[in-house]
Order: sequence, then C-alpha cells, then structure tokens
Amino acid sequence: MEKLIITAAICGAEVTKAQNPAVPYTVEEIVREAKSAVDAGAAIVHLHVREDDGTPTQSHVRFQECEEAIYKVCPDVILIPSTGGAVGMSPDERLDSTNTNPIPEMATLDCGTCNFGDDIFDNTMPTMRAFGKRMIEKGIKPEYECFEMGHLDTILTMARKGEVPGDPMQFNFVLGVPGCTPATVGNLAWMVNQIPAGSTWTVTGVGRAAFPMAATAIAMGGNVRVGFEDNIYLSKGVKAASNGELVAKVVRIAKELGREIATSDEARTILGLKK
Ligand code: KMH
Ligand code: ZN
Repeated sequence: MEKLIITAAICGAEVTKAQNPAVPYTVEEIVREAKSAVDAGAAIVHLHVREDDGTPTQSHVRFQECEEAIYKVCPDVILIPSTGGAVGMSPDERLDSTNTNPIPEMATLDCGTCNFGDDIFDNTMPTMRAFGKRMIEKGIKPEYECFEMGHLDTILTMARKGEVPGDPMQFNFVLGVPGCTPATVGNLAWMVNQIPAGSTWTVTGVGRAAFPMAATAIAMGGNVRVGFEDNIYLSKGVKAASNGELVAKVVRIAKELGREIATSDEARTILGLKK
C-alpha cells in the first residue's frame, strides 16, 4: 500500500468561532492552524480564507497573503485552495482563488449541484466546464470533490470528453453532508470501485463520520481528509483545540493499522504532481 496522504481542511467557509473558538479567521490564525496540522502529519492543506471578521472570501489577494504566510512556516506543504467558496458565491468570484501568483499546484473542482444543509450548492455544467477549462489552461491539478454518487459519473464523463483535466485524477469523496450521499462503508466502496485505474482518492467524513471514514480509507488504501471545515470534535462532546489534534488522531489510527504517513513531497509523487 502507498503511504497515507492526510489533508487538513483547516478553515472551511461555513464553520464559525461560535461553534469552536479555534476556527481560524485572520492570517495569523490560518497560519497557526496550517502549521499545527502539518506538524502533526498533514501533507496537504485545503484552504478557504476569511476576512478578519470571519466572512468567507475568494479574493486572490487574501489567498495570496495567506499562502505566502503559510509557505514561510511550512515551505513544502501542498496547498489546495478552494474554488467552491461559500454557498451563494458566483462562479467568477469562486475562481478568483486561482488568480494568485504563483498559481496553485492544485485546486478543488466541485462535481455537481447538491443540497447543502438548508442551502443549494450550485455547480451547473457550464460552471464546471469553465472551471475545467481554467485548470487545463493554467496547469492546475484539480481535486474532484464528489458530494453525491452522481457527481462521480458527471466528472468521469467530463474527463472522457476532455472538458476537465484527466489522468491521473484525484478524487475527494465528501460523505455525510446533510442532504448528500451518507457516509457509509458501502457507499464509499461503491465510489472507489468506479474510479479509473491509476487514480487516487481521499475520503472526508463529515461530522461524527470523520474518524470512522478515516479508518475505513486507511484500511482500503485510500487517503484521509479531516479538519474544522468538516468536523470540530475530537471525540463525542470534546471539541478539538486545533486542526493538529484532528490530524494527530488520524496518524494514531494509521500507525495502529500499520500504514505509514506520506510527507508532502511523497504525496506529490503519489499524486503525480511536479514541483
Ligand atoms: N463551502 C462549500 C459550500 C470546496 O472547497 O471546493 C463548498 C466547499 C467545496 O467547501
Ligand atoms: Zn472546501
């Protein structure tokens, strides 16, 4: 089995300090949380950014400020800026996160419209084609975010048509968002069985599914995402003090199961990234 790639989704766009005071808003807080995750064993940080008051923003100026500050303390980390942003943002607004200098190695590409709690997360075919075109032109490797089983079929069809970057594809199965595909072992196994040979995959279990999905992926040979974007609890009723605590728990489970942890450069090799 390949070494385990751990992604830390340190911030998200929806979670607030009222839910967990360690959720980062300012540049300094974002750097603190990124460093805690990387020090604990994360090879990748999935990045959303906020204004100082917590308002989500896709401004490339804010992304660049945060990315430069993170690279100062974590020079090797792989950053995956979000192009999902927050529910309700326009496609152009969302894509602004890819206008940094240098352009990101990777970025998320969300694979279809879905319910998102009480909201609708809008990803029409034209939006996804525009995002795919941008990533092909700029040489950005997408991480394909699949919240629903049907999203996987959609993105595989788009890849076959050359509308989004193809081999090797990296998928993130985000399971357990209210209104989307539930986080079950059966659902994860079905999705993993659909992906092309040579692809890589990660699972994100939302809320209480975070660590059961992590353990499942570790055993199956997949990769794991945890972080405040998806779950603020270390265990039932115990809020995590940092993203590093969530990553450290995944590292402990992996060690118990005999899976080694990938560094960022090892992750680049596994994902087919050039540095
Ligand atoms: N904030 C969610 C609505 C992504 O980063 O690409 C979308 C999201 C996905 O977080
Ligand atoms: Zn995200």
